[in-house]
Amino acid sequence: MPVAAGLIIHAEMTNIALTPGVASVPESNAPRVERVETLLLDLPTIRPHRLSVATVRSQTMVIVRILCSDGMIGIGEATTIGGLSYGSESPEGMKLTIDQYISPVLTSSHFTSVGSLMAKVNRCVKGNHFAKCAVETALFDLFAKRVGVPLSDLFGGRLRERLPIVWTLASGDTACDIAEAEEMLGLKRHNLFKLKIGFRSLAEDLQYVQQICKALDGRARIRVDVNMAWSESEAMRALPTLADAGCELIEQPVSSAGALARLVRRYPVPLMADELLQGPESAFELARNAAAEVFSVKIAQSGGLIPALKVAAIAEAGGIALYGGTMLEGPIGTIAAAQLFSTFRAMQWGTELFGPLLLREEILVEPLSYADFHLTLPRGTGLGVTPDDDRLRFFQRDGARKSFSILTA
Ligand code: MUC
Ligand code: MG
Repeated sequence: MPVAAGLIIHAEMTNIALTPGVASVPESNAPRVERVETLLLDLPTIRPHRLSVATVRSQTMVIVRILCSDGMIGIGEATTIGGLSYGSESPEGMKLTIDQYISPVLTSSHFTSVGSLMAKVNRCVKGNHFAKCAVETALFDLFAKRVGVPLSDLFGGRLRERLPIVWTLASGDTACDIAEAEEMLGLKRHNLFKLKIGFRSLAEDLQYVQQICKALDGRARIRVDVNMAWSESEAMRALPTLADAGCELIEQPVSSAGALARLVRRYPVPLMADELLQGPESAFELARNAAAEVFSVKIAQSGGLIPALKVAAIAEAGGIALYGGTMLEGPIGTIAAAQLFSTFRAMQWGTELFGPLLLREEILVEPLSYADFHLTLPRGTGLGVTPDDDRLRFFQRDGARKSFSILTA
């Protein structure tokens, strides 16, 4: 089974025809997609999470369930940060896109392969990377369960069972952030920290980073994420000081690709692209212009798992290091990313798949396993996680209840 499943993906990505009977299912024999259901969940965070673009107090996730005529069910998630302040898709818009435009394309279609269904979707729906990612994840979950393998097997199989996990310090208060980092070190949950900067003055930002680096010196590694808040000249002033303070990686200091390209390799600290990476084409442009030394690969921003794999392949071909990014997804989106990242040949800067730990509420029957500075991947088929339907029902946004028939049946 794993071999056949791997062949299917390979064929979808390379357009190589496979021997009938090995991996392709004749259309007439293939089960049909019966329903695509969506639901908005509002989950509070454990504390306000402050970025230069927004302060997050709760996360809204779009959960997708796809039901097939053979009784198989797949789940997916799309989550963004701060409504429309981070990206161009809001949770409410993603739900509408799926209900109104993607669901009619999929419903009644034969489920021959994830690639063929997503090709149909892509013909009818332009852009909308987050909505497509949730749908593609659900299709992969369903398909991997059908063939009886973990989702990672569909991408060539795991090269690691655990992923290192960065924690983002973003309370907005230096003393609170230091106390939080001490707690994480004590729990052996995180020893890699990302600091959110760009919402204070430049001088205050630099002082904040210096204080945290000093407090944690030798016991943790520190990176910063500016979320595009600086001008090129501000970045030129800040980068040498950040490098001197011991900061090891700087994420998206400026918004433009040109400015990033002019800044990169001028200072003794690597620069990472995040917001500029909107799928394979943008990855190719950044790689062609040698505009970043590290890519933060995000499944939703890329447009799904297959596009994210292509972003990673472009990075690898261009000698660019990889980091596993997050849009602060809940556990379903997080584990989808983890399944994919586990198959990457190199993951030089670890991952920041900590989204579920920022949420005050659990929505899985069995929570994800975070310990010893890592997230351990589940062994089960598909995504390997089971949502707790009672909790989904409880946190479902008012008025949406009837759209998720499987929960109300
Ligand atoms: C981002 O810009 O990287 C990741 C961690 C975090 O705190 O925010 C996200 C988004
Ligand atoms: Mg970022």
